[in-house]
Amino acid sequence: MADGGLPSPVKTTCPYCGVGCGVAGQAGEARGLSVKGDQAHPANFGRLCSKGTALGSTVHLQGRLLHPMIGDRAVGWDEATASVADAFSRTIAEHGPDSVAFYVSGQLLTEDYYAANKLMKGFIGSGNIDTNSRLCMASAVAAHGQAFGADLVPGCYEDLDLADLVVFSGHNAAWTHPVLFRRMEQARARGQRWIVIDPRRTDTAEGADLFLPLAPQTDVRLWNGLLAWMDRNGGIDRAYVAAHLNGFGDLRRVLAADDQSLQAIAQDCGLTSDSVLAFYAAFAETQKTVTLFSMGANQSAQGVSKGLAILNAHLATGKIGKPGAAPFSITGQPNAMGGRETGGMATTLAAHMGFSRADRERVAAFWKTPQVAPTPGLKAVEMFEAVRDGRIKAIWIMATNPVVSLPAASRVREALAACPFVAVSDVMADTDTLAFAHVKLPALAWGEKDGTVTNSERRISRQRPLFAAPGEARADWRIVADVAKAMGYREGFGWRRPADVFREYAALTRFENDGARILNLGPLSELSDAGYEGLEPVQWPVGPDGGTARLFTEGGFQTPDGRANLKPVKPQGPARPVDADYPLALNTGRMRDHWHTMTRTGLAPELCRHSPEPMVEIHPADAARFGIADGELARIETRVGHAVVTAKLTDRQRPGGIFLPMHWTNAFAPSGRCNPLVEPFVDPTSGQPEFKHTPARVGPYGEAWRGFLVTREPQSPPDGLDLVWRRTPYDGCHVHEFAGLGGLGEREAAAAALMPDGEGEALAMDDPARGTVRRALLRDGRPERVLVVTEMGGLPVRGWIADRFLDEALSMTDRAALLAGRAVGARDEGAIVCACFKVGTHKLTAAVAGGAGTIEALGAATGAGTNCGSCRPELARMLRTQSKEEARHAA
Ligand SMILES: Nc1nc2c(c(=O)[nH]1)N[C@H]1C(S)=C(S)[C@@H](COP(=O)(O)OP(=O)(O)OC[C@H]3O[C@@H](n4cnc5c(=O)[nH]c(N)nc54)[C@H](O)[C@@H]3O)O[C@H]1N2
Ligand SMILES: Nc1nc2c(c(=O)[nH]1)N[C@H]1C(S)=C(S)[C@@H](COP(=O)(O)OP(=O)(O)OC[C@H]3O[C@@H](n4cnc5c(=O)[nH]c(N)nc54)[C@H](O)[C@@H]3O)O[C@H]1N2
Ligand code: SF4
Ligand SMILES: [Mo]
Repeated sequence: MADGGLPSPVKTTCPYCGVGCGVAGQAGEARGLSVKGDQAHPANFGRLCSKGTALGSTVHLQGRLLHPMIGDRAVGWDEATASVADAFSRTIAEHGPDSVAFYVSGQLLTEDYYAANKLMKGFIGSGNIDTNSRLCMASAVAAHGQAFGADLVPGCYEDLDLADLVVFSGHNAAWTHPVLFRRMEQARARGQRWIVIDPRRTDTAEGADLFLPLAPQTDVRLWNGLLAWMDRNGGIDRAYVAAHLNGFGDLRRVLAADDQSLQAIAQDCGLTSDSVLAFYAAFAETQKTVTLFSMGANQSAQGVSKGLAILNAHLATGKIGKPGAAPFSITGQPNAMGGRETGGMATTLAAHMGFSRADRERVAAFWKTPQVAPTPGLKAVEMFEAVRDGRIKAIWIMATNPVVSLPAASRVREALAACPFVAVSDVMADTDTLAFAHVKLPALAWGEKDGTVTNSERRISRQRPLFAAPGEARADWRIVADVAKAMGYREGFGWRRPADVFREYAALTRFENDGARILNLGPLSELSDAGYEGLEPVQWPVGPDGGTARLFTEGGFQTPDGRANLKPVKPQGPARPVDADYPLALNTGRMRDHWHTMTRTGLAPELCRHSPEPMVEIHPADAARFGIADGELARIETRVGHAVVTAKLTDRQRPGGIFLPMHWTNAFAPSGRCNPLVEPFVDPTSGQPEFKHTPARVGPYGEAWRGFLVTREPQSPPDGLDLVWRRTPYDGCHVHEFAGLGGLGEREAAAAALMPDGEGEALAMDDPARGTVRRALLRDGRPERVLVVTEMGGLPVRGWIADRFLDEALSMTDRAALLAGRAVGARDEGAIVCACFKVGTHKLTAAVAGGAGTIEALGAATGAGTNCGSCRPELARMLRTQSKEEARHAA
């Protein structure tokens, strides 16, 4: 405790993206929390984005899983642990080690990952542990392995400051790695240039010097063309090739098999020759070039080829291992990298060792076990197929929500529903996946857990607890260790604290490592408990003098001869191209303020209002072709599923493609879930799904009526009615929007189910001529529920009604306005653009109209963009759009 009784801020790491920002958190009474960016942390130097800034709104205990449960029965830990251990032991005894599996996550700590991997691969003796990084990083991991000899990320964040050119290849950094984007905005002010390669004009693309809106899945063609062009026109670093690379001859031969003229490439990629040439010339002439590649590269049936094509271009030009020059696979999750290090993927054994005899014997000796997994295990998509067809009979899912996040999500549901034993470790009590758990294990959440994570630049940082463990929640590593002991593996799992696990992992990286393995944390295996407590952020490999910023500064790849491999790759189309029945390419991905399946960002109303409901982005020409209107409901169908979401017409979407966010779940929008639509095609090498391309068709939903319901607690859709339903959390209430295809009977049934007779004062104002029902229930003068359903009428402004749920008492005018839907001056803020200060589109448009012509002026007028800066690209876009409009009016 510091002077004055307040605890001093605790330095920890943000639980969201792979930037790995340092956070200084100050816990208060009743799990209050204020957070600031940690000024000293080398990832963010004090900055945070909208998600990091809102962490304080996500740490309350509402909705948390706080006790182990078997079925619906709360049980003690001993019983829960025994039931998991028994189920696994029995299944293994009867059907062998490969009849069980763990499916884990880049949101576990390194210590958790290490423990789970050791139990499965070292003691159960099966390779069947895979992670959601299979959906995320697997293609980059395989590309690194083939080119560099191991999964090694050469660069560091400082390279992003130093680069003169940054190429974003399938990476929407403005939304997904916002703090790095802020760093690059600073570099840009001194002249750094940006090129964005993405079928959508994202916020990242809007501000770029050159935007290449390529046809989906044509990246390999584009990058191969770059190499061929440089081979003809200069740009290849012949000396570097001679000194450090193998395979240049082969690469040339494979490139020569295709027409490498600019015209042919431009045509295949759906680009203009001029823009292709501008990209090639800029890449060739700029030594300090970083290429950031992310899900637009990895999540593809040719994800490994996309990664290799990028690595080839950097290797052949020597743009690697130098300040400001690197191919940079950016990680998504806070500890995707830690999972790759420890061996959380089914395709590696542990600590960057594989399944060769030598590696297996080494790891077996270190773990003191006779039964290390003989072969790699099943990769995520295969794993759930094996659950579905009964080969896997017991599965333990930790820190991931596969019922939402895997492709062909309906098949995953079927698989888990049929699985004889499902255990799920989670922090929340009610996720789409927990619905299938026989045993639920309450884990410590961010702010309680204690351990390490590794970010995109190989930097290990501590996550430290800010709060005491709530209820009976326990650390994930400890839950695993207790199950291991209950299965009879007494020896290898006796850790007392996370520092014990970490030291053991660090010791494994050093074990019999004569320099052949670059992943080496050697000195950290000797950390004292206090040393671990105070561990400062450090980049691996760690030697006697500390960490390492850049790899391969003098070549020195992890191959037998130390040279990197240029692996020739051939362009291919998507796994299944569009056709006459399914003419549109469905692309999926992220929104700025939501995180994955919304189990955490969905707790913070300020993060739910930027994109309040699921929507499909569609080009106006396609919308016209398929009869879709802006703001109305559209039905999307693929060969495996369907969804209904609001249509958003925008020319930022390439014609021929549509974009659907991945985030919405049963809990928020049962009809707006993305992954039931995604076909489970995977890259043949990495097993990573093609989330960015499924053939689809769209049409209007054609609702007969619609309505909304505002309540203090979340409400599920009424049973027995087939409604389109979605919920948006507000401060103090939830707004549910819904619509139906049926007639009066359905409308009345919905109104009756959603507005049951309750205690309090009932208000009603119906308009039968328009098929409108308006009801409110007040208690002690405050609104409890407000319902409006209409066939033909308009719907009142939700935001204004939602705000009335915060009032201590309603005024007489507000009371009347509540149902009239015509409150004087009533309007809401529109979609929230600035999450930090809750500034909406309406206020911003007014400020622009009032003369605010720059981001700074908008900030001065409204506050928007003056804290975390995540909304700055959107403010810039509003300004550009507005000035275009003005120019049009003036013309
Ligand atoms: N706000 C927010 N940030 C996050 C996350 C989150 O959930 N929310 N999740 C984190 C995680 S785990 C990850 S993995 C990262 C992902 O970060 P990103 O990879 O930046 O995110 P995505 O939106 O999945 O996809 C990036 C872009 O790939 C484009 N794309 C689609 N097809 C192609 C193609 O064929 N070629 C090219 N070149 N581009 C294509 C998409 O249009 C999209 O704009 O974000 C991390 N950060
Ligand atoms: N269509 C489509 N699908 C995608 C993607 C896409 O771009 N498009 N992207 C893919 C990618 S890159 C990723 S990374 C995945 C992410 O997909 P998921 O991993 O399924 O998503 P999350 O919502 O992050 O799930 C994390 C779960 O762990 C719980 N949790 C949080 N912290 C802890 C903890 O400390 N311990 C435990 N035990 N539980 C915890 C949360 O409550 C939540 O239920 O989605 C993939 N799916
Ligand atoms: S960029 Fe935002 S989400 Fe990512 S680690 Fe930093 S604060 Fe967290
Ligand atoms: Mo990810």
